[in-house]
Amino acid sequence: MLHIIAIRSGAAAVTPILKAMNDASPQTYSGFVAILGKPNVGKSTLLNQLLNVKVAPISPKPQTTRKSVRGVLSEGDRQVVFVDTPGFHKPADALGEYINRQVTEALADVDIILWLVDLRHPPTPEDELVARVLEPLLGKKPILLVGNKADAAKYPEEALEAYQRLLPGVEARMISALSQRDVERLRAEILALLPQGPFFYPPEHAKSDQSIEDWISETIREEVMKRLRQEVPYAVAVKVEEAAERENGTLYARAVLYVEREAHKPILIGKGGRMLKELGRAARKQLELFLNRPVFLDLEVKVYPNWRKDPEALRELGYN
Ligand SMILES: Nc1nc2c(ncn2[C@@H]2O[C@H](COP(=O)(O)OP(=O)(O)OP(=O)(O)O)[C@@H](O)[C@H]2O)c(=O)[nH]1
Ligand SMILES: [Mg+2]
Repeated sequence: MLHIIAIRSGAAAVTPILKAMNDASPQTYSGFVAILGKPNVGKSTLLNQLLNVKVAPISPKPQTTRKSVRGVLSEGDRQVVFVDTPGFHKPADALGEYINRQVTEALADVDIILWLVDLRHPPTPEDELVARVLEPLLGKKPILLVGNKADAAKYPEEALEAYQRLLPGVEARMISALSQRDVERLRAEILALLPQGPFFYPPEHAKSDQSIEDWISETIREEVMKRLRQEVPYAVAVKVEEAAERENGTLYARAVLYVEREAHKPILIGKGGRMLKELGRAARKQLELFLNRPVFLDLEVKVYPNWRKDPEALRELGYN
């Protein structure tokens, strides 16, 4: 069974099973909740903490998340589908435009929005950009301003007020996603806000809607983001060409790491192949920890000239 976290683009496929379930217990509450904010404020960290499972990649670098990831939280008669969005920013290329589109599309059909900000610093023009995206939605659906990184902020109250001024009328609270401070309270608050409605995913199985291929490629890319510096990690796309279970129970996955220029190749591969080996090992460990069985990763590096600027290349590399 490879679909432990994978229910491919969910709701439609599972509707018949759930209909029967909902007929039996009509009093259920459910909703979609978007986690929105500029890059690097801790959106993916918060998603993983809310679910108590790691479903989204995290790194200290901005623009780690490129694709929206759905995470499913089921508790009793309530189900939340969280949508972790990529950091909203001023796009510099076709990839950047794709990323921002992921954000605005996610907003269209959610019930609740969590606007995450970094309390260590006052607002920047990128936070203002996010506030302008949210402005037309204020009053139409609940928007919660969530000041994150309270553990590391010098003047958290002042910072939170400054963010609040960007969207007057928005409700604000603070948390630390990293140290779990007030995450439980936020989870309870979200569950209480859910409108009545049917479950979208079978509660006992689903944690995320990622395919196994996407999950493997994001895990590898996370290790790339953590290890490489400056521009190079941003020039990397990971495509999983094959993911299959072997007879002995091992998960075998073959992935190609695409870089934009020939000069990136030796950096990603490292001296004597050390960098590639090390990041492959770290990704394998993460996958094994979650799947609880052996994983074999076969990694290869190839050049795809200027893929980030080329809409056709983006499609080929999985950014549809
Ligand atoms: N001190 C502190 N650091 C945090 C907290 N939450 C997240 N971080 C760190 O912030 C960095 C970015 O976290 P991510 O979860 O990847 O941020 P993101 O908003 O998803 O970033 P993008 O996907 O790039 O938009 C990581 O190094 C996290 O460990 C927090 O509450 N306190
Ligand atoms: Mg992220």
